[in-house]
Amino acid sequence: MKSWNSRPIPELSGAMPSISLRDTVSGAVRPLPAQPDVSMYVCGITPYDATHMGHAATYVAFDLLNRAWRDAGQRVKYVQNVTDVDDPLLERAQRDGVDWCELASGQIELFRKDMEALNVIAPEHYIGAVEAIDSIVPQIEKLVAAGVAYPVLGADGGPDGDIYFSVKDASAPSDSRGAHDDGNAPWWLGQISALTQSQMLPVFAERGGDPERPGKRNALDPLLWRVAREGEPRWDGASLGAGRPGWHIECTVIAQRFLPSPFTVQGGGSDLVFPHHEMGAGHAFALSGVPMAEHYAHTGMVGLDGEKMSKSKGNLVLVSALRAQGVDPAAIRLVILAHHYRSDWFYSDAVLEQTQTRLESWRAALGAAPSGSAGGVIADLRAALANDLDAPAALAAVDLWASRPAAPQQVSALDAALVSDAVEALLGVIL
Ligand code: 5CA
Ligand code: ZN
Repeated sequence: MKSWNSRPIPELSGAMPSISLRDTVSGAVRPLPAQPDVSMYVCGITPYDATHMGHAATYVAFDLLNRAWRDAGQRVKYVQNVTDVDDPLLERAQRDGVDWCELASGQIELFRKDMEALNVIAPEHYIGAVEAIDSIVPQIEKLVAAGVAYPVLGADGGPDGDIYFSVKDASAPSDSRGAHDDGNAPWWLGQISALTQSQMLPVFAERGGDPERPGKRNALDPLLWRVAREGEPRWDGASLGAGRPGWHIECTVIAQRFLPSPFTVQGGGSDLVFPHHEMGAGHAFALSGVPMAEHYAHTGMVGLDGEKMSKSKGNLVLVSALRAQGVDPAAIRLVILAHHYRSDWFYSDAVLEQTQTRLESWRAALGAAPSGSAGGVIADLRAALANDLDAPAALAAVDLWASRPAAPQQVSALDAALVSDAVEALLGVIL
């Protein structure tokens, strides 16, 4: 699928120190590998009601990592999916009486424009679930052949043959479990989320799972392949029968097809830790015999009026709506960066107004950049980002620099250009 256009990244002299990032699995902030080639998969949108501030915050967070890696001289392979067929999208299309394909393609186009406006570096591979079905089917067949996936009988008068992943059969026995970050650890249910099975059940039901489905070996088994019901979109499933893929296997197969196994960082919002990334890691290990990713990173949830911003609740602030009101996309990006990527926060118009003032002060400071001031602020920006992508600390460094204008005879256009380039290259904010 076509992604979007990325603006060229200004080159800076010097380089980023070693980058550390919090790993959801261990809970520790730990160094990322310094090897020349690194890879990242960030879970993409389900294309209805895109792009709200929560989505934008998640993609801007991983864009900071992408930029930090590039500044460190590392080559980044970045893959993102689009869940362009799934129950929530089909339900929305039905509710609104629109064609689901048209709904998806319109929202994907809006998302591309939003990402471009927010100066998010495009993934190298931007892959829709639908275009990945040919790759997904043989992998599900492989899981069935390996005995970790099985068909269940039809429910609600539907056809027989929906395929589920058996969490019990795929989980390593407890005496063979190592630390996730030793590189060889097998997978077991709970490895990524650290939830107990009783904690998992309500979350599973809330986030697309079907614990009550009769015929499953375990209530927590997730769907791999849904055999088509009357009137539902369907694709050739070879031995699985016509149907469509489940959600977790979509991301697993796309990641495994375009990235090394294991790849460096699996990213997404904290709402994806369980079941999505838990189950994806299980699918990946069952298919490849190695962990899916070396590092799992999750962003906090953005909310509005005291509640998580979500398409199902409808309490959305859309990036496209702000842009249509004439809000500078650099200010939208800066609102996001004012919050640490791991914190949960609430969007408000007041925060946007304060941020517009901040952006103006930075732009004004470029006209009074003290000679020799750029080196220090660039080092501070790098140190902040290398420390678990601490964007608020990076913004504070620029604020401090902006609060100390030069006397007219000491103004340096060179330092202004260097700071402006660094703010763009590292923070993605265009001054
Ligand atoms: N298509 C799946 C991932 S494979 C999905 O979760 N789509 S989504 O449209 O619901 O979300 C897209 C991305 O934005 C995901 O990484 C999700 O974790 C993140 N996200 C969703 N809502 C919020 C929010 N309120 N705050 C921060 N991030 C969010
Ligand atoms: Zn995903």
